[in-house]
Amino acid sequence: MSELAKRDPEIAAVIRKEEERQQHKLVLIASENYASQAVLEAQGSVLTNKYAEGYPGRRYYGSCEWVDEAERIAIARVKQLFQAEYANVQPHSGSQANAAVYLALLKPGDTVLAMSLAHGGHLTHGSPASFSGKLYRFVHYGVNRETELLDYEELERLAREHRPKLIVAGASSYPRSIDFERIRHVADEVGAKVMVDIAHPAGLIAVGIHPTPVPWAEVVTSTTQKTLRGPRGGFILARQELAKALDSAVFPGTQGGPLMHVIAAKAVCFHEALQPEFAVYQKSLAENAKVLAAELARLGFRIVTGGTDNHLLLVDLRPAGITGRVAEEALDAIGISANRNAIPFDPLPPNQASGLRLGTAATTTRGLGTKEMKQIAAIIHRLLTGLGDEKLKGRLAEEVRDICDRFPIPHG
Ligand code: DSN
Repeated sequence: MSELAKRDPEIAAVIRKEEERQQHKLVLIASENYASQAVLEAQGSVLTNKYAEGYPGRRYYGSCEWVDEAERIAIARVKQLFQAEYANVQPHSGSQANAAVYLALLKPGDTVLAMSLAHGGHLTHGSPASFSGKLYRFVHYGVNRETELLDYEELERLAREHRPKLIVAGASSYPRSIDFERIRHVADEVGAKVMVDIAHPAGLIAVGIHPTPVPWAEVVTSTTQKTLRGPRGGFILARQELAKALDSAVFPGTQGGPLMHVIAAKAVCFHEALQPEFAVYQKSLAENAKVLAAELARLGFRIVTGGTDNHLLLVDLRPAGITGRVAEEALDAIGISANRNAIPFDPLPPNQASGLRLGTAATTTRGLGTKEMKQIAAIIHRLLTGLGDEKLKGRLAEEVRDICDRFPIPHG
């Protein structure tokens, strides 16, 4: 029996049940993945006991020699992974990373141009519900109504009209590659800096499947838990001249003591991402996303933009006559986790939504390939065209269970 089970059976049972849930569900949530056993070990280590406010070699606490080493290793590895001049690995999350960048580059009330949340952006890209929308004056670009692709002409027009101090690129539910070079050019024209949030496609960028923003942006932010397959956390990459401003904006600007156990786990994640197998994994997850999109389209679903260049796709459920919420709940009932998502120009409110966002990062980590993607597309199609048929639901749940049994979660 584990120490946890002995000392706190209640929480031990919760963890066991969550592990069982993860084993018995297929995750198509585009932002979730499975961290390796090595990442989990580092994150569950004694480094959690250490206070280390400050940076390696300049801390406000003594006895930081080993956590200094962990942070230096994490910084060196992530710089190598993305070919960046500077890195800060302390942000507790992607939102924290974005908050620190805004603090470093902006004053309250400054104008920022970013992608609209309704068209695929993120809460911290200026949603009125987030600190970002409350502290800064965000103006939003979106996608073109016909092509559903990022509307670079609108972005350029808004940049010329509003002369933002910062242009933010990157998204949470945009299935296509982004032309960072084009955004750099308009930023130069209007005297803006560029921040790119790569939280979603970070793994694809690390191996060169998605173009990198590093040469084109002053600052790049990310999370580590999505396509990078690490612990939950954030980091910032930047040009060296912004190092001091960004370091101060993270600590003491927006955070106190860094989570040294998580920083060690990030270092492990970056090490894993530097291995040749990681590129094979990224290639496979991108191929899986393409096959899932193509197969769903073949079965009659409308895929926003007609496909995907990355790890996620967006299904427009309006032609199927159901909402994203109905689809999400029906899928959950047969063991598939996915999330409802607004589609561009969505007539429904976000808590209903007309779309379903599907991602292949987690299933690819489990070892599912294109054959299983076709099977999953067929399961989704049969379920959503046969809603209310309880016998069918039972059969599909068994089919999902069988896939889960054949492909165990990596650290189970
Ligand atoms: N909530 C994350 C996602 O699902 O995309 C982004 O922060």
